[in-house]
Amino acid sequence: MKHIVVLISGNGSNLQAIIDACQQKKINGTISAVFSNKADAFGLERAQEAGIPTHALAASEFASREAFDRQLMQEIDAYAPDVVVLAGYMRILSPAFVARYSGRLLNIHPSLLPKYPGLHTHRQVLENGDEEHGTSVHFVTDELDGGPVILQAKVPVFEGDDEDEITARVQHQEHAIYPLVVSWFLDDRLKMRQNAAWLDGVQLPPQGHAAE
Ligand code: NHR
Ligand code: GAR
Repeated sequence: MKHIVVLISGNGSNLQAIIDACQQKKINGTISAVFSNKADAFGLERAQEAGIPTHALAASEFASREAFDRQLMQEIDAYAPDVVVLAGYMRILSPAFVARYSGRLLNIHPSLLPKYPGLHTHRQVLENGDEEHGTSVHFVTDELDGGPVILQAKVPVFEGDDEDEITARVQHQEHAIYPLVVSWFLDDRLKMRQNAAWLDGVQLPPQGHAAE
């Protein structure tokens, strides 16, 4: 059985989608543990409900980002994960952390990368009057939201949409594509090589696998 570790900071709806996919055997693996940098993250309750061990680490108790990440790595490594999945994890990771899990570290980012790396993507889409928006699953590298894209899903933006409406539309897609990518990875179909994503031995284009 392959082992997944998930990092969250909040609601954990993407975590829930992965929990469900594991239970439904759509993912050939099991979530060994969930880590949060916020003790009150609702996602920790979702994990406990599913019988998954949880850990919360408070950044305020560490002298530096590096020290926090060192502790995080030590606790993660106790589970010997095959893949580390960021699911709404809101803390930038140090180069040492990224190097440790390089090639097995995934993130989902709510924009059509390379558009809108960083925070507040939904707000920027509305401010710029974009007609389409979406989400991207990518390998994590030291370049923030700049690692190779694996899969994107697009959603339309309608006249009069508010931030909550487009957030919900994007998250609905996230819950479909993130478990799929995790399953590809654990089935050894997906690799990161030469700063590119490869699926079934084929290098993916910059926008990732052409879904649809
Ligand atoms: N770390 C590295 N090295 N590379 C990436 O691509 C990462 C990462 C850590 C998290 C997720 C990311 C996103 O998908 C992610 C990708 C947090 C911030 C941020 O500015 C930016 C991007 C992402 C997550 N965080 C602030 C910080 O100082 C804190 C903000 C807050 O707490 O609200 O860490 O968008
Ligand atoms: C998701 O939409 C994810 O794309 C986004 O946060 C949400 C977390 O929701 N990630 C980021 O913004 C990373 N900076 P969830 O906790 O319900 O999965």
